[in-house]
Amino acid sequence: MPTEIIKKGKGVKLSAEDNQILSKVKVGLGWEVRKGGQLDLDASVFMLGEDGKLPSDEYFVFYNNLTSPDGMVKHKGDNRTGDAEGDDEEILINLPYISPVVKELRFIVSIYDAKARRHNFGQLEEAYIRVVNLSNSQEILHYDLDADFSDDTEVEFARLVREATGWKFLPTERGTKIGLQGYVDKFIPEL
Ligand SMILES: [Ca+2]
Ligand SMILES: [Ca+2]
Repeated sequence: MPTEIIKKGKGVKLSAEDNQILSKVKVGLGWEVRKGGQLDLDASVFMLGEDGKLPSDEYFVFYNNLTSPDGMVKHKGDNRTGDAEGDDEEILINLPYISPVVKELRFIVSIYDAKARRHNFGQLEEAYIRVVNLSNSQEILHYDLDADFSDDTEVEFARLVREATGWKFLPTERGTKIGLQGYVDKFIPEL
């Protein structure tokens, strides 16, 4: 097991060197549903400008918008059942070529239609979100969603912030109950 795995509550273990070499990263989301159940998790990325808002709607990469306008954030497609082995949803990010208007990426995992279906992460048995540095295949973040965020319906699990020397990776562990729409409302520019 890679030693750099960041567990909830254990702080940041990513070294400055690791941060400087971050170039291609992958978000992997996996889950299993108990027999007879149905629960749909979604991984999303908000690409934010200087003002902390989306430069345009297309910079919100999710199941209905799989590729960012610069082509550097690619969602490999919605999975609604979690029935695959390993990562059920993946997002690939190519940091060096992201549009200069983007200053920050925010990563969210959410449960689809959680409020109406009365779902939360605690109803899952094996649900995780991870971030992999593709240059050395090491996980730089790995959270167990069902254990650590059992009451929540979304988790903002990481940020990548553009700095002069490159992109800084910041694990976050903010569980919420505002729905994916709550994040859209927060990041969409005011008219
Ligand atoms: Ca999904
Ligand atoms: Ca699965």
